[in-house]
Amino acid sequence: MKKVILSVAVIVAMGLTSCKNETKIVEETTTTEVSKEIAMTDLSFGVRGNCGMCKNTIEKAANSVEGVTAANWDKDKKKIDVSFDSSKTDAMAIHNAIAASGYDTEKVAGNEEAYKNLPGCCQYDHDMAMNQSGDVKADHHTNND
Ligand SMILES: [Cu+2]
Repeated sequence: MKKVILSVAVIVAMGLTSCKNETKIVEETTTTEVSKEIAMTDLSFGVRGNCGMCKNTIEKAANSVEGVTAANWDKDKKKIDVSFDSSKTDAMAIHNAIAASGYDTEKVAGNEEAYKNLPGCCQYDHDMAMNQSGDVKADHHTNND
């Protein structure tokens, strides 16, 4: 009799544990990737300027255009790299914004009033070449004679 009770108890215990295991729910956290359907465009064009302050002004102007996600003006190359959402803005809007801040771009001459209000060091030469290579003469790819 005792044996029976014992085995029943064991069976019940086993049943409980197995039941516990079965009901253990594995919580799966599914990360839903939001695939953005935006048309990102990368663009580079020449912009005249002198120094780090010019860089701030030029990049701020470009970034002020809605849809622009990145702007990086290269002081040595006199060139800006911009990334923008072409469903929100276009290249000309960026040219215009930069020109309004007083800086010449390839397509739009800088606003004269804004230019006059730039700090002295930033009043760049209007004849400055844009889209310079930025290389200091020595080309690493040419073989020595
Ligand atoms: Cu400057």
